[in-house]
Amino acid sequence: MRETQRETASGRSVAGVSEAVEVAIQRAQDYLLSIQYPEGYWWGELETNVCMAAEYLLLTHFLGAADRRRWDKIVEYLRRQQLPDGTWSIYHGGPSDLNATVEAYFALKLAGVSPDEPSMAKARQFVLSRGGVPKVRIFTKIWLALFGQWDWRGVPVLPPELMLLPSWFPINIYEFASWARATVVPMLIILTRRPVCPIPGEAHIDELYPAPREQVDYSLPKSDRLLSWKTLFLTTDKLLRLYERWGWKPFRRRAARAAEEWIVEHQEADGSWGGIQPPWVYSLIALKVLGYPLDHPVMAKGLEGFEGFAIEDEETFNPQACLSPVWDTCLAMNALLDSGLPADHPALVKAGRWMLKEQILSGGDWQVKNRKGPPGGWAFEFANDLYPDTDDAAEVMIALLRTRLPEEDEKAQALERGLRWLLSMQSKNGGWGSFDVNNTRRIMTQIPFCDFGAVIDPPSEDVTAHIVELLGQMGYDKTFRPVRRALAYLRREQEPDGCWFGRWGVNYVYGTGAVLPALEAVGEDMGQESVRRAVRWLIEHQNEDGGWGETCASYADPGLRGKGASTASQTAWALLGLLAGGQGASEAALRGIGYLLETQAEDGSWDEPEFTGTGFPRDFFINYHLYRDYFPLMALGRYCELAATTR
Ligand code: R04
Repeated sequence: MRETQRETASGRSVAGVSEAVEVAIQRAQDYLLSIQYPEGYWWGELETNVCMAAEYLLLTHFLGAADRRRWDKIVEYLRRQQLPDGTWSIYHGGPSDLNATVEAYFALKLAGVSPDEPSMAKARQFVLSRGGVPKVRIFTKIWLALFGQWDWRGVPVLPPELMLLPSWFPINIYEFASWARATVVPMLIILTRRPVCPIPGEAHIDELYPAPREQVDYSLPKSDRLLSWKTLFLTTDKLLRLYERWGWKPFRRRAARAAEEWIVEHQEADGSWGGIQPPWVYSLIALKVLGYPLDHPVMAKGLEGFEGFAIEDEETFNPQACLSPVWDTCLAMNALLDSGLPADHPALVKAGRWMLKEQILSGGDWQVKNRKGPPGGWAFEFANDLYPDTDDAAEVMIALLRTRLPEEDEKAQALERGLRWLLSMQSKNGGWGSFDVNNTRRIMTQIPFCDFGAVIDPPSEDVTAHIVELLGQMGYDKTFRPVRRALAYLRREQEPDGCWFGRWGVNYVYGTGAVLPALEAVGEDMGQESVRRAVRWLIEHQNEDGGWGETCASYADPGLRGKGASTASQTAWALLGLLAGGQGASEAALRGIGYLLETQAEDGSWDEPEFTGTGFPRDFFINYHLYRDYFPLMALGRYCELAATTR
């Protein structure tokens, strides 16, 4: 392997390199095939941050479902994730994070860890240096308020009457992104009831306040402009506080009832809500507040569901934020197909059959804004049937399209349904959001409650690109109106320096690596100026070692766009872009391939501690543990294919 690298660096020909590439492909394929589950799917760890484990511990205390043995494992997990300076970050190599540090510190104290331990003292010092508890995000304040460690007065008001606003009203729950909506609904109950669950005195965190607690200013952060949505919402917050103190609330009962029903109706088969941690934990808390006992079927199923989401061994317990089996499976299939595995290979047949069963032919939240579209999408996870997403549907369909199954008729029907569903999900601006159509109401982001994450789901470049790529593979080109509108959207969204933003992957390398193959798939002229600019951007951001890397910090700091330590997945994305951009024979591509060969492990896998997946730009990142394996295989495969056809 070393030998090959030295030779490529000195300019060996494409044909010569392909032998080493073939070996690497073989190994990467063998590795992927070795980790396929017997049921046919692939499923890698979805790593996020310590808030998941800390909040799970707090949740079980709130519910009265604590288990000492499990708590000890969570404590151990939190300790292992703690950085040498006593803090916690939210992605590998990232800066100390105030919210994560406060939540982990509090969870540790609740579990009985002494604040006198040196590591706790260091954590505390960091928290205080950043202004302490008053500076944490609203979600963290809510967690603290649930245990009397923050005053409910310092949390924005969210009136449950929001449940009664119809979906045509400018503000209503369906203007929130699916994930924010499923989080907000239980919050309507929690923030109205303002429960306080007792904790032992030793677990209090007064020491994380910069001044005595009675001196804390509980007013919401001011807006800098007099006339803005933010200011209007802040004024509304004040009025709502008056309303809260007023006795007569004619719609309150009906609203609370509507929220309760919504929650119960939205539990998924695996016991989760939306298959993601936040709606799940808050729904359980809300139902508990409403008096649901732990042995109520909804509660029992909800609590048990975490077992299937946690990564547990003898010493640690860590609940994942969500699961990615559908996403991992279609991308693994595509990598295997791109690298030449035959369409009827048993592993692909098994995966394809599993995929057919995963198609969602029932309704979901997406129907509220898309009344005409027939069901037919795929979701990210085993069981989040109420929330199929367009990105998964597109990648699954690309995989199915190229796999040959004994049930070809059934497959054709699934593709037909998937296509109709996808086309019905196209937004007015020509792009696609992930879970809903036209979920673009910017004022939602100005609501005081929304200080974390993305709260709307507008079309994104990467998702749109994946769907355009699918349409291209299904034989459509720009004479097809949906493609034409999508291309116009992508053209408008291209950054001045030539790249595209990455909504669900870090960051411009992901966006650009998705858009270029899409343009190629629908027969765009890859010699055009905008493509050349994109290619130039990629080449300019290649690292010395031949790879590409981009830090999660690039979302907050424009100076870091396209910059960061090389990783396997990001190198692969850049290569996919270059190959589509006609640069298969370029020095840059050769060096990129060289980086992948050089860094591949003996068993055909790659190592990647860096987080290259995006939950929310700026504040929530994901390390998908299989990205490091299937994306490089995809790039190597397409490279080999290109070398073979152009030789
Ligand atoms: C990789 C792209 C595929 N695609 C589907 C997306 C799937 C994952 O989507 C989400 C994952 C999430 N996690 N946590 C949250 C979340 C939201 C997603 C989350 C939700 C609410 C709050 C905090 C976090 F949409 Br509040 C793991 C596009």
